[in-house]
Amino acid sequence: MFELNDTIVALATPPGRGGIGVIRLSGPGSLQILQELVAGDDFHPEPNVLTLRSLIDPATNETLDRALVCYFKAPHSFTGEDVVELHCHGSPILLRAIIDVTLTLDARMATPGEFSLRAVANGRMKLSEAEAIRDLVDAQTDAAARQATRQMKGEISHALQPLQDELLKIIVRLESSLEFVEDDLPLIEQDHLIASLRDLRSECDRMASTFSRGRLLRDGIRVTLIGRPNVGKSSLFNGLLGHARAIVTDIPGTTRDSITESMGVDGVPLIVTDTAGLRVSTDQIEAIGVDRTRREAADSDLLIVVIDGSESLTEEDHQVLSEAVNRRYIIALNKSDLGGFSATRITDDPSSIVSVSAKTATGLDRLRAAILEPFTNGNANGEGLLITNARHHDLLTRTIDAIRSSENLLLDRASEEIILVGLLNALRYLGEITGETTSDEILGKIFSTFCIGK
Ligand SMILES: Nc1nc2c(ncn2[C@@H]2O[C@H](COP(=O)(O)OP(=O)(O)OP(=O)(O)O)[C@@H](O)[C@H]2O)c(=O)[nH]1
Ligand SMILES: [Mg+2]
Repeated sequence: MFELNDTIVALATPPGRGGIGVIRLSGPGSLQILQELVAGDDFHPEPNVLTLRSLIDPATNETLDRALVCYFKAPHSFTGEDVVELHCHGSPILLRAIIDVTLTLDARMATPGEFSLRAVANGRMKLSEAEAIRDLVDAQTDAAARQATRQMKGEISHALQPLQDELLKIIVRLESSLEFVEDDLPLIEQDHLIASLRDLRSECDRMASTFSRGRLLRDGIRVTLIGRPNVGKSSLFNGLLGHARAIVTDIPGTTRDSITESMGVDGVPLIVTDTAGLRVSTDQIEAIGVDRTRREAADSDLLIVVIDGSESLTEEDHQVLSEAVNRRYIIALNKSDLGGFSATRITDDPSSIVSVSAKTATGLDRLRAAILEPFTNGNANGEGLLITNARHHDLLTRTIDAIRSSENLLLDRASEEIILVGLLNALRYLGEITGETTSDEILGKIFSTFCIGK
């Protein structure tokens, strides 16, 4: 098991200058270190109350800072151990010096995520909640932050609890029938168990299936603009971005290399790429650009096929459309300010066709909405709980597989012992999501992705 009986220290606020910087200590020596720092063995701080004190270096008696100090008494703290917070002035030099003093007083530097690890080890929070705190701190967009906040409040473990209870009930039922070796499960009982397992599996399935949206809301939707040269891809890219990032000219083949920029729409992160126009080119540089376009397109979650709506469809347009088939794509019919042909003449089946003008910015909002539509069902803010973490998704998938194999064994009237193997595995996988059955080695790996001081 982890070494948890020493006292750790780390800066809890970002490195660099700021109004204040918070140093956090956790472990049995925290209070003693605080007393030495404020030069008062008789200093018995009331828990959870901030007190203004001078901090000194006990070796020299030199005053280091005036700081607000706070003591959280075990087990009523973030980690469940004695915790001390020092709210100092936000000078990196000063904060480093104070941390150095605590190291001479028998604290040691915390490893990444060690505060959260202790919180989980001491039962203060579930593993999935600690991961949600990390995700909240790392969130790049409103949508990601909203999901992390929900998960931090324990929504994942709440959603899993009834599944774990139900699974346990089934396991107990099978185990008890093991004691009566001579009778097989009666047929009615077997049907009932299979139905329960099927329900359980479909609920896991439903949760796991939210991952495709959850991942996109967390990491961003990769959108690539493709089209033949001169249809206005770069103009639309600039329009979406809100400034003239890509070069626009009336010369076909202007864009040679892909350009990628991040932007947010309704709090959802988009990673948008403008590409070189798709055409057969004898120009060596342009040909490489076209190759890159195809690679970008292959890597993206959504293609925007840009078509010049003021002209009839060309052979090249058809070529581009055929590259989008079997992918998720929408069509932007650009240059609507020039008037043009009707959208119904495009025969393929995109999720939507939006008429826009990059020149006048007409229809850009509709284009933004159409980009989000396939991922949020048109409702970016009202999402239910989503699985956003690949580890959770993987464990749910394994749970589903394990339950399915037990279902099949039940159908085959295999012995209870064999059926139980899969179900016990499924129970363990669910427990690994919340950290109840996660091995130390895996816990160590997960927490090493946290920042120091968290
Ligand atoms: N009237 C009008 N012209 C537009 C519109 N969008 C783009 N254009 C013009 O069309 C020309 C080509 O625009 P770009 O944005 O460079 O086209 P592109 O698809 O990036 O072209 P390549 O980089 O060559 O593949 C430029 O002269 C733009 O000013 C529009 O909505 N209306
Ligand atoms: Mg371009």
